[in-house]
Amino acid sequence: MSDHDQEVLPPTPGARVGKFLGRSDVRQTFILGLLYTIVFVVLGRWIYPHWMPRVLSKQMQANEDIMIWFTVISAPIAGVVLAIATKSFMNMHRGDTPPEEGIAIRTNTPVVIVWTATSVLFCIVAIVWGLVALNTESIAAATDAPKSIVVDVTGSQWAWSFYYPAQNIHTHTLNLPVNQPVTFNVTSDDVNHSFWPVQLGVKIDANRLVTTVAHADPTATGPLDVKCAELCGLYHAYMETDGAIQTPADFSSWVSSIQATGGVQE
Ligand SMILES: [Cu+2]
Repeated sequence: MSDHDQEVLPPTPGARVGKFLGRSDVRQTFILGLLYTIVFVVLGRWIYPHWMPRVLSKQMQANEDIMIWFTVISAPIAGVVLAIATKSFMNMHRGDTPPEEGIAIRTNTPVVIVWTATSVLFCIVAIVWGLVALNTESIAAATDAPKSIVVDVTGSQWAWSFYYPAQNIHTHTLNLPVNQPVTFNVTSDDVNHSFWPVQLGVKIDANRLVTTVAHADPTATGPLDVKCAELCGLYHAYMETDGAIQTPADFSSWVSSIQATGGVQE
């Protein structure tokens, strides 16, 4: 810091921070940041969930929780950045002289420590959250495997087909009973696809000569959209089908109706 700065700024760091926070433009930016933060929290916590696909499984619930809470956690950062930008734009046309120089931020050790520690903390929260979620998921998959209904999923340009080995039926819609875990054995007949039953919160590679295994726990009944999530050629965008999470009784009668037509869905 130069001698000139020493003359202009209060001598102690505490006094400098006090002077900085006492400035009206800093206070206004802070209040604006707080308002933006509240808006983002309300959007993330209560509005966005209505725009997301319906939750029909534990996995989709976990996805939704992560989306909501990461939005809430990042709201203050987005709020402060947007507030500084707004305040700068609002002052731009006033012809004011720039505000007097505040405390240096880039070379200010306490500020650097605080923002580094805060960023590290956010990263650790994200990593730990992800690891716990992944681990819970694979433990659940292993525990549930014996009682799972199995579906062999095959992607091909440009359709999905399903085979239920225990029921011995071939289908092009994906119906499943509620409250029973499901194991998907996923592969492809040709190029790389990605199996994405949207409301189940599952998305997994469908590659030729490889079987990838995915797992889901349906928790509610409702319609299901199945899409391809890997660009796979000209009609990739049309590579979708539907299905449903059904009551066990409805699922049984659906299976029976297909078995009655020779085990192949018409
Ligand atoms: Cu595809």
